[in-house]
Amino acid sequence: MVRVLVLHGPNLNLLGTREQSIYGSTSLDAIDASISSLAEELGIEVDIRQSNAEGELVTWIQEARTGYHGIIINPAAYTHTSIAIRDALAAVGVPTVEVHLSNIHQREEFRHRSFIAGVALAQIAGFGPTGYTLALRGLAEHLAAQGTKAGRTGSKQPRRTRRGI
Ligand code: CA2
Repeated sequence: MVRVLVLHGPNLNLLGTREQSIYGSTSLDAIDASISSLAEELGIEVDIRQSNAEGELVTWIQEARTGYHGIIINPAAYTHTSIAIRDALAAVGVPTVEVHLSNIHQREEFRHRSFIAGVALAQIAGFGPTGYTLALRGLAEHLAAQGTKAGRTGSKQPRRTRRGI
């Protein structure tokens, strides 16, 4: 089965409790439930985690090198600051979709720059919680087009070359 790791960055655990005019009233649990429901429909296994700590996110990304076919990440404020998260994503080379609830390009200038976008397959910003399900559908189509099969993940099971057995 295709496996996707979904990562939520700092403060996203507060969704629905504050700043509703920017981030809406949907809680993180409700977002996670909609991701899980779509994943089941698509026959994808999702592992969903949230952390306020940059290092923990980096560790989870590194662990995704084996066992996961794709990553969906909302790095929250680390989007605009974290070379460590960017380097981890580049190092693992797992197709990654960057998601933002708000349209970061319409907001303060410091939110316009993403350190993640350059190493991501795609960026989705401004669709609110729907961005996560769009990301999962897009990733699923991308992986299917790549011929990703269950049981072939990361560097432990390298792709066969033309001259391979
Ligand atoms: O729009 C997004 O999804 C962001 O990644 C959200 C981040 C922000 O720093 C990025 O620029 C854009 C902030 C997440 C904090 O979420 C809160 C939710 C409720 C109350 C307070 C913060």
